[in-house]
Amino acid sequence: MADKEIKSIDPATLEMIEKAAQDGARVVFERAETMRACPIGDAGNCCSLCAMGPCRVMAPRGKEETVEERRKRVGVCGATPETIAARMFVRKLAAGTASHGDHGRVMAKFFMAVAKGEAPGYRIKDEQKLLQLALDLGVNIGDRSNEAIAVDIGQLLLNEFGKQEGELLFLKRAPLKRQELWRKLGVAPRGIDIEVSEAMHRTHMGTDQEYQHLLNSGVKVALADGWGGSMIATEIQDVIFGTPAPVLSQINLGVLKEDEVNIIIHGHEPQLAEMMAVVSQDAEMIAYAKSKGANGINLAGMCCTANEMLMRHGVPIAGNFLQQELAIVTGAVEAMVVDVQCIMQGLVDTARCYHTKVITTDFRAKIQGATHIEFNEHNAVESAKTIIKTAVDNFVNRGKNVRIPVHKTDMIAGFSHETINYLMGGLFRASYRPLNDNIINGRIRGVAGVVGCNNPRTPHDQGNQLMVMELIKNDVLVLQTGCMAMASAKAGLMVPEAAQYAGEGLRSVCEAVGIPPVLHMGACIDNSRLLIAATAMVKDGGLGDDISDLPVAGAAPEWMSEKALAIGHYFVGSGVFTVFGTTWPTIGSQEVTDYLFKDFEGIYGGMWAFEPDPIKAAHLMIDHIDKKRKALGIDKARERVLYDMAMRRELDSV
Ligand code: SF4
Ligand code: MSK
Repeated sequence: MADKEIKSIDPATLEMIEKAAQDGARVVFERAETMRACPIGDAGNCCSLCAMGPCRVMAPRGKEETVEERRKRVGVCGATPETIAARMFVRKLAAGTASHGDHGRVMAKFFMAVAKGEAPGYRIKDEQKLLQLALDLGVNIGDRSNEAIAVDIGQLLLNEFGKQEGELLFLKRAPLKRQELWRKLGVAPRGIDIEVSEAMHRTHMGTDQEYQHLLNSGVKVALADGWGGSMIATEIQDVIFGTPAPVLSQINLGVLKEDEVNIIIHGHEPQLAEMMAVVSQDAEMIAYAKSKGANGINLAGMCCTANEMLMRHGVPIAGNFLQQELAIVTGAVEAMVVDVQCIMQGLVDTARCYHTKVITTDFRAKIQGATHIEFNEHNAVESAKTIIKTAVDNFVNRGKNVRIPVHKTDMIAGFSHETINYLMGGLFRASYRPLNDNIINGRIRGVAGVVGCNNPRTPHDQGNQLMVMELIKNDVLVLQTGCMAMASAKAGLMVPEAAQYAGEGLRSVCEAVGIPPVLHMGACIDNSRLLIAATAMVKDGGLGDDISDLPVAGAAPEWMSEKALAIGHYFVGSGVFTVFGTTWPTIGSQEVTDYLFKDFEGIYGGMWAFEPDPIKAAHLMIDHIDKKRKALGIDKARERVLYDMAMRRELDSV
């Protein structure tokens, strides 16, 4: 049962919230109590786009509105509540797409630098993925070197950002029927930057003022994220740093070490963190740490940089989004090294109560009061050494007020699309066939992507745990990314033994393949892997000819960021039913909400839903999965599986 009164279901988090209060350190949980959410903005009823406003257009509470009152409920420019809710929503999609897109652009430039030999210390690690990418993009392989091929791929992908005409290259990876639908609806993105720019223009005061038109344009910008910026980032990161494969590690604040220099790497872009993972184990660095009285250097991750490091190096995770300040509260963190996205400014204020140095490293992101040591990928080893030495030097300043929670949990990560392919089909017959077959025969009811952030407006990790447990209990295989993947890992759901919590059908498949019922697929950028996995299921046959035919659903029970909304909208635009929890940003306009929640299904085959109760939300997903199974004519197979189970129980009781 959901308990709304608690702050978190994670004991390490609760312990550190208490310590923060004792130490007089402010953290997000406390700020969320004093700063209540504004109900007008929360509902999408506030427009601040021009200096004639800000305008508030909320409906009167507790009484029926007359037609005349409704007519007057507009902004100074005459903008209706529908226009206001829709354009604020589309602006968030544009911001989310811009964030993932800018990450993708930096990775494309970095990829070029690696290919040209201008980024010493990095090399192309996954040749197979490089060649697959070359085939997908029509880049000549011949007897050319990997580097020459990579330069051509890098240039093609870099062009995707500034492209003005045509359509994004990766759209061709989608099922044909989906591609045709996007073209017919005029939502096939041309380039990444142009769609963000157009969305900002459309939503400027006095431009696009028909909510349906706005919301459909939102699909175009969001698709430029999922099938554009995010997918480019994921592909490139796999080629340079290696495609993730299953790796065992641990998660939660208990991974910090009392006798070592603890460095947390936090943010999203993995270039620096990759080098930190290597350099921190360098004999010179370890000797330096020992010279300062520490027994070694312990690197741990936070948020999505953590997912990147975990998947490829097995670097342990200290926690998810809401735990970032709490890591500092342990008193045992020498440096919190951050790059971009999801970094709370409150880190600096929390760090004032301890010895932790907050170090910003990205040219786009500084924080007042933090130390800025800019990362230079052309001189990555030196950059990483400087940062690590700064942390080591700080070890002597660690005070006596240290308390590291004992809580840490084993987890397995690294289930990329390729890994699922191999695990299911075998190295020489890699395919999704066994997955599809198990869906068709009813052992697996369907597949759910449960992704997104934490949000202090809802108990930390609780929505995720209740939803995921309900899904696996009902034989739904769960794929996860971002901070929700970490929530499940902390709850012990990302080890094969967690199959005990799954329904009989899912459990039998997990035990046969040796996988957990909840698979870690990466960082939030890696939601593009879910699009590829869904497309692979379509292409393998037997489950319809479009993503919208599949018995799949998506969710973000604890979302908070604009990136999460962009992810949700590209899932919906790709044909996936997607339910968000916590809050919904257009709830102040019934028309806009109905359009997204109902009309979108007729247009895209996927639609949004909002349900703050995670168990009810799980059942919305299960109902949708069952609806799709029925449409595919495979609902009877599942009934047979259930009949078999009942018979088995009967036999057991004899
Ligand atoms: Fe108000 Fe219109 Fe300006 Fe928005 S654009 S702030 S609704 S006047
Ligand atoms: S870090 S976007 S809080 S998932 Fe990707 Fe977590 Fe959400 Fe940030």
